[in-house]
Formats: sequence, structure tokens, C-alpha cells
Amino acid sequence: MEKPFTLFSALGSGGVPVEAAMTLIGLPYAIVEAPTWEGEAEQAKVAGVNPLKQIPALLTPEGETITESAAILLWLADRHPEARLAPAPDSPLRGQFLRWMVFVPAAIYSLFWVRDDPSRLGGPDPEVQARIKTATAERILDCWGMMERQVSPGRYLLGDELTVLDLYVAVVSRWGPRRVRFYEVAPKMAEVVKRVDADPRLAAFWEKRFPFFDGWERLGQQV
Ligand SMILES: N[C@@H](CCC(=O)N[C@@H](CS)C(=O)NCC(=O)O)C(=O)O
Repeated sequence: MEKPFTLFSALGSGGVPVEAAMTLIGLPYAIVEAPTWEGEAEQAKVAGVNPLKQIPALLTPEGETITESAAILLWLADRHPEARLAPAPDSPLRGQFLRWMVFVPAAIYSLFWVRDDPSRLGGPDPEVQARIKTATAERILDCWGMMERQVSPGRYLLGDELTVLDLYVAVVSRWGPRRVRFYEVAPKMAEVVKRVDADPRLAAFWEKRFPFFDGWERLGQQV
């Protein structure tokens, strides 16, 4: 029996694509549930492993800590080439794979630091906070639209094989401004994320870690 990994994560969070990748690879892992956006008690759970107090953070069986969702996904995919979750380093798809694996956290995911708590940049004024919510939602949609115009998906974003990029986009596109808006600005990528949502290998996993309840595609939608 392989020694388990420990993943600091939370339902519906940026840890979920990491959990999905580990599920597909078949790696044993234990979850420390830490929905950090809920406040200091939850942040305290992860502070010892990630000074930014953010999830995901992965502790490997060897005792190494890896933070940053994209780094964890790339590391897992590269360590497990048999799972075919990334184009090989010499694949012609590798450049675009790395490009979008960095684009998602740099251009989109990073905006959730302020979206989750607009007072971090906007102070206490509710009007300023509302403007930040609207402006960041528009920026996120612009970024998805830009990506949409630059990719030529097959069954998946880079062709006909599912990679960790598909898992990543399937999860991040469910956050505000939510999937209905994503479908409007990214119709080609919409087909891909719906295919990932419906992957039978992940059905039980999604049910447990990011369920598709009635109205999920628009719930909490803001702009
Ligand atoms: N760059 C980090 C961002 C991680 C992140 O923002 N995680 C969120 C949860 S999905 C979090 O922990 N937020 C709490 C905070 O930033 O205070 C990554 O890609 O892993």
C-alpha cells in the first residue's frame, strides 16, 4: 500500500481539480478540510503549511509541501505519465498546455483573492466593493473569452485526451460569474467542461466534492 498524501482542500475549492487528478491517477490521499474563505479558524488549519493561508496545499509522503494549484497539478501529471494527464515534455502540445496551465491561475484564479473579500482592496465602502465584484467578473469573462478564441478543442481543450488543464478549467469556470456566463463567452470550451462534468470515472467524486445540484450553473451568479 502506497503511503498517502495529505491535501489541504475544501468542497468546491481550487483543491478540487487536484483531488480529481489524484482520483484519476489512483493515488491514496487524506483531506484536511479547510474552507479558508470562511475566516481565521479555517485559515489557521493551513497556516502551518502555507504562510499565505491558502488551499490547496499538498504534503507528499516524503514530507515535501507543494502549494499553488497549477504547480501541484503539473507535478502530479508529470510524476504519473501512465495516467496520461499531460502532454509529454516533447509533445507538440506541451507549449500550449503550459501556457494555459499558467494563464488560469495568473489571469483568473488570482482575482478571487479580492473577489472573495473585496474589502481587501476596496476598504469598507459597499459601493466600492460592489464595483470590484463587477469589474473582476467582467475581467474573468474577458479572460475566458480570450482563451476561447485561442484554443481549438477536440473532445478536450488540447485535443482528444483529457489533461489536468481540463480538470482545472472545469472547476474554475464554476466559480463567479458562474457557468452560465462562461457558456456565453466560451461556447467551444463549454462543450469540453460539460464532458468533464459528465465523465463517469468522476461521477462519484463530483457528487462528493462539487455536486451538481438544481440551479448550480447560475447559483450565486453576480456581475
Ligand atoms: N495561487 C493559489 C491561489 C489559491 C487560493 O486563492 N485559494 C483560495 C481557495 S480556492 C483560498 O485559500 N483563499 C483564501 C485566501 O486567499 O485568503 C493557487 O493557485 O493555489
